[in-house]
Amino acid sequence: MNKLKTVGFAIIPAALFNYSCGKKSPQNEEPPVRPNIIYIMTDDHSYQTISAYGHPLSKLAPTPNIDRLANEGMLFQQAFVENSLSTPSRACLMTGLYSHQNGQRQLGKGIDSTKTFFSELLQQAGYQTGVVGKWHMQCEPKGFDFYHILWDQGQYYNPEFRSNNTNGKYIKEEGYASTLITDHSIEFLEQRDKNKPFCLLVHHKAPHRNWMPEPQYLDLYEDINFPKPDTFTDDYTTRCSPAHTQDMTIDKTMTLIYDLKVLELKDTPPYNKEWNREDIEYSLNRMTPQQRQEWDKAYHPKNQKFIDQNLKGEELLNWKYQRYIKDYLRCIKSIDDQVGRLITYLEKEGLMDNTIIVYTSDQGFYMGEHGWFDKRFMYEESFRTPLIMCYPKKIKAGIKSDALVQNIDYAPTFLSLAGIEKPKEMSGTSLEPLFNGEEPKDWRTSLYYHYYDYPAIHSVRRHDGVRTDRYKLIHFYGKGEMANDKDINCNELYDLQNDPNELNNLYGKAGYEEITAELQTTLNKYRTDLKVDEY
Ligand code: SGN
Ligand code: CA
Repeated sequence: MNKLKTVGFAIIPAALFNYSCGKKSPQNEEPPVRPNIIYIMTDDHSYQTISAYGHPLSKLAPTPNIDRLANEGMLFQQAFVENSLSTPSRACLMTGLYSHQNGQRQLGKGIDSTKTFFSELLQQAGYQTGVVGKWHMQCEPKGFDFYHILWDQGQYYNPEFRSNNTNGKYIKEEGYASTLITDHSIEFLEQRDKNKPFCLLVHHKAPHRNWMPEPQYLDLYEDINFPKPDTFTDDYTTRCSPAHTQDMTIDKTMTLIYDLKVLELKDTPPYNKEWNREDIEYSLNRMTPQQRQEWDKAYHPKNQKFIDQNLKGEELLNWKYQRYIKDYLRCIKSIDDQVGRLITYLEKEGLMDNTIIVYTSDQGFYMGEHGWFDKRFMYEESFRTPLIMCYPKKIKAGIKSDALVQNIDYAPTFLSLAGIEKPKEMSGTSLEPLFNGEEPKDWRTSLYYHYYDYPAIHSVRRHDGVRTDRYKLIHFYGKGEMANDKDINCNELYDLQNDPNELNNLYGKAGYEEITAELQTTLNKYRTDLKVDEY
């Protein structure tokens, strides 16, 4: 029997690790070395823009350093979040619990900070713990020896950070967010106690809206014409009302001034909402004179050319798409560089072999699919996330997994790697049994999803649902609380094998009674077992 597992989860003295995780070691055998953990999570990074996933966009804008983690580790092709939004996703990560269990259902306040964070358990077991970058939750970073966190969503240029030694104050630092976050991650690694294992969470700000690239990449990809997704002009026929009433299209919601940085525009009805101009001006006015000069040098001629062309209709929409995708991919380029920089540091320090490196995002993102940006929906592009794990000791290089995994699984995975028993209330499951590339026979066959952030920006209605490897059942519900929204209670069913783009809602169609009933039973079971209190 596993020695550690008899100890319980709360406090495990480091001395106990003189035993191996599985068997009792002979007296003279070396104690097992617990792995270090580096968890890199970007903000809104779509799997479509990581070349290891092979999507056409990423072929034109490759990510060699992130791909290296996949080539030397494992690429999860069916990784999902439970609630496609920042703070809920971060709460799932920290607690291994679903949103209604950890309290963080919506973007704003909510986290139940009395819940155990996996960082606390690692810390109690002798790990040195650190978190750098976007924390975002409205509670202190619990269970961390080192923190260096951004204010709220953070700024791309010269952002403010708060850390252990700033007395609760946020201090502005000069530089680009992705670089600074890596600087402070390396600072944690440099100053750590080398006799202890570590767990470092590297939480990037990029590529979150409004996608401001770093100076050296302001013109990258300028001459490339990126292909639009097949569903770019989706008219949402067959769907319930939420796909029609959302406020997240590139056409209508995305603004020229704030999102696409055409400050030279004096008046752009109906997109001239004041906050657009004020917010981008705030972000630009905080630049150093040199940063600002480089910015204007790159954007001004491109913007002037755009204004002179006076584009309308489809041409205008195409221009918006190109500017959006290019700025987004420019931000990804910097992320990829910084992942490379971190790998180089780990190699130099001889840490690659005994460190598990995880790369993921807080959710997926629409790169124009269905005409959208942003996330929130249970449709594939926002529900699904990139997930790569590289750990030469236990994961064979270059393997791929199609097992259904979710962000509530990360905390249990890190605990099991550290030899700590998972608290029994934790809902997620350790991913360690998948590390040999095979899916255990009793692996889960479905996932539960629940989105709550309505009424809110982007007007996406509340919904929950289940996904199996082939089908997806979504239930939209709730009172209409925003302009023209009606009360709804509406279902959608997709066959992902025949309709991967989810254009054909099969709910209520003849021939689908049996699968619908089966999925409904699965959904009902989740709701009952997990004590879901609204749907
Ligand atoms: C901001 C963005 C939204 C985005 C949310 C949540 N608007 O409000 O577009 O959906 O964050 O993003 S912005 O004008 O401030 O950019 S999340 O990734 O933090 O969940
Ligand atoms: Ca996000």
